[in-house]
Amino acid sequence: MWPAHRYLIVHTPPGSGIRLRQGRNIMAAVLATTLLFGSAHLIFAFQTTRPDCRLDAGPCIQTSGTLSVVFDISPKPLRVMRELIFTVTVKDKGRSVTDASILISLSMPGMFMGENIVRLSHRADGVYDGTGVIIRCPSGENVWQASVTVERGEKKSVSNFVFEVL
Ligand SMILES: [Cu+2]
Repeated sequence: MWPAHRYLIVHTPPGSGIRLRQGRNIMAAVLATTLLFGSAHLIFAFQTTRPDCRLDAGPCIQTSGTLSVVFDISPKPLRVMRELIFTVTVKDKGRSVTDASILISLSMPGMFMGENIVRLSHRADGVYDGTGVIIRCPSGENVWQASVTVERGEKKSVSNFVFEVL
């Protein structure tokens, strides 16, 4: 909205009667922007993100560069509004990473469900865990995304796991 606003201010020549037209132009720009972003938001909200991680079948793994991140939640079957244990196992070139700082951000694709961060602690041999709760979705959706951030010194990598909860 701001670039359009600025554009109108800069390029409208000064003179009588211009101010009113300029006001109208700004209103039109605001309306157009609202419609544009409004519809984009709707498309985003109705976009279905498919689960790529079937936790009922076992842990999920993702690799980024030399780093492998294994993600799991227990106990199963996964339920909302219950304390869950989130487990992440990190390896770099096949060797356990024991000095990472790891957090998981839980969200629903296309829907704002509030911030839900789970901080993990290192247990042993590159295995980290932490507890959290997945809240009940008022819309009845059951697809969640876990964004696992692995930070080691300057290096940071994010792996996304999309899964279903009962
Ligand atoms: Cu939801």
